[in-house]
Amino acid sequence: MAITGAQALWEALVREGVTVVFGYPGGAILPAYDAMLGYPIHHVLVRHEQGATHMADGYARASGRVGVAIATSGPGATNMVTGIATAMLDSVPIVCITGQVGSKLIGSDAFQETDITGITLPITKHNYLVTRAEDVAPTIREAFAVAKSGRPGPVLVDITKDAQTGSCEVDWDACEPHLTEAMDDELPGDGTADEAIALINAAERPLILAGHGVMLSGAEREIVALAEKAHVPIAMTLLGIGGVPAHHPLNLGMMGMHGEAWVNTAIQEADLLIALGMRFDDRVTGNLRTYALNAKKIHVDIDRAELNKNVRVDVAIAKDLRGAIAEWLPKLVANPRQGWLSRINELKGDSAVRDIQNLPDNGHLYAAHVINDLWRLTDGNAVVVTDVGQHQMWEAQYYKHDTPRSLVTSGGLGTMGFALPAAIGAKMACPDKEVWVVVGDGGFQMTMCELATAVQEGLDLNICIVNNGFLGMVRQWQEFFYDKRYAATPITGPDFVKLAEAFGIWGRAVDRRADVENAVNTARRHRGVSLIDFRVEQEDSVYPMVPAGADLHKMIRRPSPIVETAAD
Ligand SMILES: Cc1cc2nc3c(=O)[nH]c(=O)nc-3n(C[C@H](O)[C@H](O)[C@H](O)COP(=O)(O)OP(=O)(O)OC[C@H]3O[C@@H](n4cnc5c(N)ncnc54)[C@H](O)[C@@H]3O)c2cc1C
Ligand SMILES: Cc1ncc(C[n+]2csc(CCOP(=O)(O)OP(=O)(O)O)c2C)c(N)n1
Ligand SMILES: [Mg+2]
Repeated sequence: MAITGAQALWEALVREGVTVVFGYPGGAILPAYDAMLGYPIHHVLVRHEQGATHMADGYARASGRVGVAIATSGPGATNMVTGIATAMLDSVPIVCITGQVGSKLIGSDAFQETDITGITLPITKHNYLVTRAEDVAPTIREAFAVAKSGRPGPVLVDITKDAQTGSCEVDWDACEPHLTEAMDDELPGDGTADEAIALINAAERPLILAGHGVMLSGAEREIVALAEKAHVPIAMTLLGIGGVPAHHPLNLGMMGMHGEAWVNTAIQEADLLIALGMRFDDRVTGNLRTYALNAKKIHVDIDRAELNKNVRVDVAIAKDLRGAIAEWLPKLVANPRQGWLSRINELKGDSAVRDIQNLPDNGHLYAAHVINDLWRLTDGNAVVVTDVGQHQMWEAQYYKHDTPRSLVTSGGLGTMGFALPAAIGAKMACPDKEVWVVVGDGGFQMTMCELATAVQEGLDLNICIVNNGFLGMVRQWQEFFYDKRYAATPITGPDFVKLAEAFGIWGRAVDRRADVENAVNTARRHRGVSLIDFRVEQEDSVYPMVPAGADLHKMIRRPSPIVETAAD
């Protein structure tokens, strides 16, 4: 039976298991929108196409499924660029569908024509321009296969208007995608499991560096088995958080620029780093010339291009992590490594210096208090979606995540404006979970229009604005490295409670620690969207901090015992 290209699009999406898409209509995608009404797909009308991509991204990160965003040509498509780049940098599988002008008009500067495949070439895993109805279904199937295979990532499918309106016959069996399995081929120079095992068994001070790849590979159980069997402590990247329960005794916490001091010191003292599904980002290594000089290194990554890219390693293994660890487990020798574990415990003593949540209430509301209370009051069970800045780092430090995919955050691109839309996607993916947005007063103002989307969808979503009156993370850099010259970082905002009211949302402002608990509990009980404006200390900083490019062990520490502020 002949169907239109537009129908083939939705039929293909339904066959991929898609039930929800995030989008915004317009001329070049109108035939697709018209056909959509005939299919069991829930369309979420966003308020800006950037929001659609972050929603698809949050949906994918929270669930492990592919998220889908859809927009029209020209400005609709270009509004997606930031969200696509965000997904690319963090290996998130999303499929973005854009309408394009008719194929005969391409290259004529037609109304709302942009070369979106050209624009997104460097920020997609792959992209396609579809100009014929019969190519729609096979391309969509392949797009999904590409997005989720190997190292996941965003794929864009640009479909001309005539490809949507044209008719075609689809042989669904024939459009099964056939991707080449390059990762199965071993190349000369590849490290072997035996080499890795020998290094682990011989090490006296080994450390696992666990990254986002742990969750992407589904290796949560294997990595704990490895750590427990060989008695190896674990450090996590920001995106690795949740891959190993925070409460596991071998889990030391986050590494890197704002990681735990003892973790960074342990990395510098280790004699073996076992890097699993992480890519040695510069926020993680600091100065490469002084990074872990005492350590031999094993690196497992499904993307061969990551191996020996930033850090030269002794054993490089291009494989899916779960299978790689499973291969090692039987041959690992149990070794208590008492000396190393007690050295790490000794280093842990350092934590008290910045553990400000245990200090008595001195009348100031610190963001760390707010996050720590949020963790306590939600029993650590919420899915927390953060924006980018100081609040993001405090979340990583003070909310203890015990389950995979419970922290959703933009790491590689560091996209302000990510949190609210990504949280909408996460909530739609996991309607039974409690979802909290943790967002700065700056980033919230970038995409707060999506409040209307959350309300229109009737979502039960909680928003915690960490309102410090500054673009805090940039202010912190100005304080430390630019003589406190606060160029363009003081920021005002609307009365967020009144704004909430305008959207029909429950809202409250809090400026005392004693009021945090009641506000959080009220928000949790409230059905629908709730917003709390936490007016926190304005000039607090995130500690410890490894200045960009500095040696990992040379951290700026919190002035003891607590920050001094203008008000003191
Ligand atoms: C303000 C700010 C501050 C930051 N500070 C820090 C910090 O202090 N500490 C920190 O850690 N980060 C920090 N980050 C985040 C940092 O920029 C990086 O995003 C993060 O370190 C990347 O973590 P990752 O390498 O685990 O994840 P990704 O970048 O997602 O890399 C995952 C790796 O896993 C691989 N992989 C995927 N699937 C598989 C599989 N099946 N098997 C094997 N491998 C697989 C991929 O190929 C990739 O190489 C900060 C970000 C911001 C915005
Ligand atoms: C889209 C975008 N623009 C600029 C930046 C640079 N930047 C990183 S953190 C930050 C400040 C964020 O301020 P706010 O949202 O108030 O969070 P805070 O740091 O105060 O917690 C800025 C401007 C960015 N990461 N993303
Ligand atoms: Mg701020």
